[in-house]
Amino acid sequence: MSDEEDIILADLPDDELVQQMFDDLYDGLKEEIEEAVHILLGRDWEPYRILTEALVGGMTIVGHDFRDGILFVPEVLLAANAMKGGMFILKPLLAETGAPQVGKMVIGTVKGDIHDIGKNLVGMMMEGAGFEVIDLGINNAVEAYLEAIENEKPDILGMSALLTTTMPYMKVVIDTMVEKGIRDDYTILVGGAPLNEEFGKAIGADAYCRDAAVAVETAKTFMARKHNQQAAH
Ligand code: B12
Repeated sequence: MSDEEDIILADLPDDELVQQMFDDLYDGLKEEIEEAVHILLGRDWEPYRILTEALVGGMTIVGHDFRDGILFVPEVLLAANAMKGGMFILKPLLAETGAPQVGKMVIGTVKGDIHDIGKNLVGMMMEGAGFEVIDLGINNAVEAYLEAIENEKPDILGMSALLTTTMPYMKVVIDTMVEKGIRDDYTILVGGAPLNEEFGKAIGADAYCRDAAVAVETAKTFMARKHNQQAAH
């Protein structure tokens, strides 16, 4: 039996348990991650704290080693799968703490891009903050976004891209909306690791959000502005 198998997660103090979660996420051990999430919940950790400190913290390490060529796609897929296992447990709990519905968001990852962890996190946090979220999934062509906003009439359109090769596609979507004269009917938020504020401005988005917490704050600010404008008319 290896050392790994000797570890009893429930016996570890919080800081060591979080370290162990970093290791388990790195090794793509979904069941262990799920167990640890339950343990932390049992120790009265806020779902948001588990999400950010343990899961996102662990994924950051995976990201660095992927970048540096230490980890490869199959391993990262396993890590992502383990992360999703933990997120699945936290999702309803984050939503529970939310306020009554404050707005509606359509969100999706752009065409050519299959990264969805960040998008899912934003969706979860938005739901937790009281937004209704329509998730279009990954690899969305402009038509998919247009159809969804037409059907759903959201307040906010969110687009995610994790690749430098796919991020320009956000501009394709926004330009098409401009052409159709519907651009100003929506607040457009964009995000993903390779983006920055300048890029958001350059493509004509309303805001770039560096993480899910900023996305929620920004969305709330735009909703407040929208309500004030409506009240003024
Ligand atoms: C996990 C991962 C994968 C997984 C994805 C699994 C999944 N289901 O998502 C797999 C293994 C499939 C994968 C594949 C590839 N990947 Co990859 N991947 C990553 C990795 C390690 C982590 C991404 C992640 O989930 N981060 C955690 C989340 C929480 O963070 P986040 O996505 O940034 O999201 C936050 C914010 O950005 C923001 N946000 C995100 N979206 C949105 C949207 C809105 C509306 C808002 C407001 C905010 C917002 O809020 C989020 C939460 O706080 C990154 C490394 C990195 N540093 O980002 C590489 C990375 C993105 N991948 C990379 C590459 C190259 C690839 C591949 C091309 C590899 C290959 N050779 O096949 C393929 C591409 C496949 C494709 N067509 O999309 C490169 C991109 C380089 C570049 N400059 O373009 C990176 C940066 C790694 C690297 N340094 O080399 N990848």
